[in-house]
Amino acid sequence: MSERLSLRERFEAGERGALARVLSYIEDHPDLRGTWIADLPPVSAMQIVGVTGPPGGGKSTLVNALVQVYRRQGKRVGVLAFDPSSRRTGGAALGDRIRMNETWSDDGVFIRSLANRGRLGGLSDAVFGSLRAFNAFGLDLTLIETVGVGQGEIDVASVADVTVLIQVPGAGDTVQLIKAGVLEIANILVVNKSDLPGAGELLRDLRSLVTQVDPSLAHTPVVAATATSVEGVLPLAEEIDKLLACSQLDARMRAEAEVRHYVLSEVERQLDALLREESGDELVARIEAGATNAWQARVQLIGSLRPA
Ligand SMILES: Nc1nc2c(ncn2[C@@H]2O[C@H](COP(=O)(O)OP(=O)(O)O)[C@@H](O)[C@H]2O)c(=O)[nH]1
Ligand SMILES: [Mg+2]
Repeated sequence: MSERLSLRERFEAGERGALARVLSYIEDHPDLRGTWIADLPPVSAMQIVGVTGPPGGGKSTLVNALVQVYRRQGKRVGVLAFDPSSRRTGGAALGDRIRMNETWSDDGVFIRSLANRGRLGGLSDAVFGSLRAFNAFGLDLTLIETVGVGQGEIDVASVADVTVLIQVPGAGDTVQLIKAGVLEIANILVVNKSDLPGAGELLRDLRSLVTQVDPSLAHTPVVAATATSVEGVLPLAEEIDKLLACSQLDARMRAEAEVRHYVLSEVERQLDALLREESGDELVARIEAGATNAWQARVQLIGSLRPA
């Protein structure tokens, strides 16, 4: 019976399998031109929480625990987890999937691993489409787990209503945070693995960091968590809910982030191609020889970009 319905009809009827097909389609065809999927409306009611932090910091574990908190509240929850390797080859996502397994059988949870094929290690092209699909499917909240290092942390803040930055005891100097420039994008700082030695000290360090080092960050909550149990993330969930209630990311900001992402991706793709061409090669050789300089050469390269 259901084979007779189109994918769109099945999606609109709220069929789980249809959402999965749509998400696969989005990841495999970043250019959605001409499909109804391209016309899914921007994220409106759905809330988005970004979770970032170093590899092994407990992001997947924490997301899993938060999913259960939100399920207890009766919310339908999506998860987008960035996989540093390819979705096809499995890799690191496999461990995440196994860990998140207990929620798979739940009808109100939708977990998706995305290959991290984005610009400069940031969000992949598929993230914006996937968020729109989750939103159109009627989910209440989506958690995004980033790869953990670099641009992804900055990018996730531009699409999430609330961004949570994980730190763990014993990982080194808190001053590193400032250098990396990620402190500014965090709405909540979490000391995860607070069952381990050094957690109290890290909490104190981070609290004094946000209050003393940068006055503009003074109101950033610093919370302890133990992601291995649902109870261990309840104080964090409370802080997230408080922020979600009062500081939703402007829809306009998210629209800007999306179009900015697509433009920069296209420019980078074309630039890569240009520099691989013979003329690009020659241009770089001339810069190297001092016949021109990189600042001047940029004009020529920008002029060579084509309409997408
Ligand atoms: N002791 C302790 N271990 C944790 C906690 N949260 C996560 N872990 C463990 O840390 C390891 C890495 O967790 P994972 O969620 O995969 O980290 P990710 O790479 O940031 O996604 C796993 O073995 C988890 O079981 C915690 O609160 N306390
Ligand atoms: Mg993970």
